[in-house]
Amino acid sequence: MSQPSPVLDETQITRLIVSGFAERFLADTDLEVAIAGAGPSGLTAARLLAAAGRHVAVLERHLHVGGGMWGGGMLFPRLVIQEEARPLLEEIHVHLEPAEGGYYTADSVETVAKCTAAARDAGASIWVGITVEDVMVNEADEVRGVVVNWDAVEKAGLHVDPLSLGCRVLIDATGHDASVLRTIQRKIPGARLDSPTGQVMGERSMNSALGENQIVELTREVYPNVIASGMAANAVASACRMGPIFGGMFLSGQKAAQLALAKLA
Ligand code: 48H
Repeated sequence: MSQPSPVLDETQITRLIVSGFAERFLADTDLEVAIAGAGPSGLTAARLLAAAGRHVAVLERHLHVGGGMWGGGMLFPRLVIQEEARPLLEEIHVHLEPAEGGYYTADSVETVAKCTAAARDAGASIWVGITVEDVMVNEADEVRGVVVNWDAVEKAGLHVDPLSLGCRVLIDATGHDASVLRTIQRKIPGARLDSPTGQVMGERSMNSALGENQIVELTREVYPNVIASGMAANAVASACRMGPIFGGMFLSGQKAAQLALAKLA
């Protein structure tokens, strides 16, 4: 016979939530890799780094993960993916449908769910509702951590000081805005990023072939200890946007993980 449920105790539920959060958040105050942004590139980098045994956390400002994947193209929830990225999705069991022209398509919701679950199963932390609002630097202005706050605090315009998490490598996977790198250029006097102007130049208008061809090459360490990944990599160097084709994002996340692993070695 099944045991009767215990009387539900509201204060015990509270203790479990607070202690569970505190335990995990404290463990993440000293990370090997912090990833800003839980879009396709950030989630892929997180999965591969965690699978390689690295201590990694993703910080996502929204309460939901997935970045630009949910809406596919113009809210039609399908993703188009090229052959080169197929293994990265097949290894996490995303159903890919072969399509005309050598492409594959996938369901956006399934892809978000499986990228997220695979990153968590591999051991990556994923924190939602938390914005990376600044970075921590050493005497040489090299990045050594992230400064974080609740997105709700920022949205409410409250004057609440942030907290900080240390990391050896930071991946800016914040998408079109390259928001962490823009913060670095705004707040670190004389900061020069690895781009033709030394700044985040902003992405160019759409050309899918150019944008997808450039993104893996442009995924690189653009500031000491900061790797640009995904759309942020193209935004730094004034490369083209590519529209709703996502292979390059997964491949960029893979390259970001490889670069981070090489730095940690
Ligand atoms: C915490 C932050 C912060 C911050 C932003 O936009 P994303 O999906 O990023 P990518 O680069 O992995 O993928 C890009 C792809 O989705 C896309 O937009 C494409 C292919 N566009 C082509 C085109 O032509 O339009 O995800 C970035 C995530 C989002 O979830 C943001 O909420 C989050 O980063 N974010 N999180 N701290 N400061 N800034």
